[in-house]
Amino acid sequence: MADSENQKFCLQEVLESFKSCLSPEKEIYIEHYVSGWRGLVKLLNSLGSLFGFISKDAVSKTQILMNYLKSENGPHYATVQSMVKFELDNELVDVDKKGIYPESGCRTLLRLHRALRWLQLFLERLRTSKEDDKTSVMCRDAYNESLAQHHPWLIRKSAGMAFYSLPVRLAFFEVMNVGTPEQVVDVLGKAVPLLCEVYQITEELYQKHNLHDLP
Ligand code: 1PX
Repeated sequence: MADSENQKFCLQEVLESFKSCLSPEKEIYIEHYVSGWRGLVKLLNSLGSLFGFISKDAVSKTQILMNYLKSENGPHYATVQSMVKFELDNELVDVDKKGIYPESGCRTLLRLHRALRWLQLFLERLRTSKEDDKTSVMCRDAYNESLAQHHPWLIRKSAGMAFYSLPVRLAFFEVMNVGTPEQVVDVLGKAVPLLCEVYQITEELYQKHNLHDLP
């Protein structure tokens, strides 16, 4: 695992990455998008071995995108918009569900995009939660409302078991490394609309090109 993934999580840092991923023309820079996810993986890694399989999948998806960025086609992968155009123009995407390109940038990003919806829902629940609310329940409800519909039974069960082991609300706030609970709520208030915007831009792009069902 890369060193950066063993470092301490900081919510503010993740927020900065997602902020930098939006260009003035509302294009999404893949490098910063990936860096936001890598920041989140640091938090996952501090939550214990039950989250290992989730972290592994997130790392592998971010690695696929980074590899494209570093490849000779790198400039085409600078933004989500240019990646979609490049892969569609060159027929590098399984639009007819054949499964010939199981690692296309578009299908890989779609998995992270769906996870971003979960994150958005989870963080909004955390932001508006009360002292006694359970992190595991917030996480489970957000998952059931989003990612769960795309996962088979075994993954849903394993994810459900991992959620039970989440730290209680205050301890979870400490893991976020932002400061007092009030400061956490404040940062979450900035993070959620930002994630929402990044999500919405990708969502519309994928809708426009009919990319929501990539296998
Ligand atoms: C401030 C709080 C931050 C919390 C940070 C948590 C970061 C979570 C990162 C999760 C990234 C998950 C990516 C999942 C992508 C995915 O859906 N992959 C599946 C499909 O991929 P495939 O290539 O097969 O089509 C793959 O099968 C998934 C495997 C792993 C299970 C994913 C479960 C995700 C549950 C939501 C994350 C819960 C983490 C809870 C921590 C608070």
